[in-house]
Amino acid sequence: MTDTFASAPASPSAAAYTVPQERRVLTAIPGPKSVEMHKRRLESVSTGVSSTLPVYIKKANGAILVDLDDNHFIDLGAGIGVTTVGHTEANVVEAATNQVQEFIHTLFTITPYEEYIRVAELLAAHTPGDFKKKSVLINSGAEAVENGVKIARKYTGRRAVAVLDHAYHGRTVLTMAMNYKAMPYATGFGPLASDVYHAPSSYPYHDGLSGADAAERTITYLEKVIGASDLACLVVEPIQGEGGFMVPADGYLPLLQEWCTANGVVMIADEIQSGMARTGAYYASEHFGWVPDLVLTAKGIAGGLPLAAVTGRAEIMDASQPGGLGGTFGGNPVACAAAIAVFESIERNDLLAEGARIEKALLAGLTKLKSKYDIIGDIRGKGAMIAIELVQPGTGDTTKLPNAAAVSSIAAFAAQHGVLLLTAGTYGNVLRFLPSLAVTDALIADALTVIDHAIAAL
Ligand code: PLZ
Repeated sequence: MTDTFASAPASPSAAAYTVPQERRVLTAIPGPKSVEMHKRRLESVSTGVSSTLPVYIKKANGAILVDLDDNHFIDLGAGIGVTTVGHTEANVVEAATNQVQEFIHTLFTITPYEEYIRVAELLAAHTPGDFKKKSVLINSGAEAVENGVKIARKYTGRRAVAVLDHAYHGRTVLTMAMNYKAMPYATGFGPLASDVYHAPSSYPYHDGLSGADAAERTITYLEKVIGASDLACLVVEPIQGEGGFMVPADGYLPLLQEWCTANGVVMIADEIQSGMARTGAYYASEHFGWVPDLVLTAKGIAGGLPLAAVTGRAEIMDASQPGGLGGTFGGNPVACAAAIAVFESIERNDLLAEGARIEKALLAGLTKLKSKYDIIGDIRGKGAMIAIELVQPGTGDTTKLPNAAAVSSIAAFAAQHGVLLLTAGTYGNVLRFLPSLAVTDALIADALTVIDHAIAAL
């Protein structure tokens, strides 16, 4: 706990921190006020909605969450990759506040406004590819996936949707059929949408395949099980999020794109978790030399306000009949104003470099831990999207048996000590580091010390 907002500015915006950037644990976790609030919640909030860490938040700034009992948590989750520029980032707060005073809603499909257009222009400028691009704005990641599928079907006149093993794409009736894991996302909520196919992915730690071999395996599945002429789109997360931050083997994604282009299939990058400057690039696809046909953005785009987009090749985006795309809140002006501020902050504060800084700090610290503890089987990811996969002792180089129990214990220990850490993975055996770009090296070092103690305590 060496870092304070007065002495260790992380970025040019550090001076604007309104909460000291340090960990403080004052009570048992959850504290008494959170325990009381939790009882109240159970009376009125559906138990279908659960919470990873039931401490109730009253304030957040930078990379720190403050709960009702005044505990300060180092936030390594950023609301699952949403507050990428930092909690209550000054530029975002100012832009949203100003917009609230001008007008809050009209509905772009009734009476439009400039902010929507500006976001579409910024998306066209910052998504991969040097071709004419257009966008539609909606509210959530799942809605972006749904619209991507609608647009691809309309453009191609084809029915089938392909995704990869270990994928996560949302909780709506279509997207729950696109996830790998039935539990908890689809179990009992069926029937599932038809024409969704799950192809093998690239998971180098487990399959050991080169990008070319993994791509061949995926393409064989697409050709044999679906047939290219029936396939509208292939939807892929360049780095799989909920699945456990799998980084595909080199060449895998461009080879799939090549096949899609040759076969008239729309290839869609689900950059909902990996995008918006999180990985040291605006979009993770760039790390792999992948230029997708359509890109899905959500989460980090508006600093915490709900906004999402489908952006891509103009001829595909224009396939829909006028009036075919939209929604009441899509491209809300306050969310758009916040998004414009996010793009400004990324440029002004050189946040792509912050992603690279965080990657360096996390990889260095985690590599040290890996040499100490053989349950850390793999370290992977890019920028502020790094994970460790935990395995049973002694199996890291052989069978790589998942160790979900260790992940649960470490996350619980970390929470008790003021570090919010997210879990992930098809087998629940991945710890992910998904902090905001405002997280300082000192906070990362402090959090890693807690994790070191957590593993030692197993
Ligand atoms: N695609 C790649 O990561 C959302 C899920 C949180 P929405 N991931 C966090 C939860 O438990 O509901 C996500 C994603 C990828 C799509 C989505 C869906 O985005 O904004 O949650 O709909």
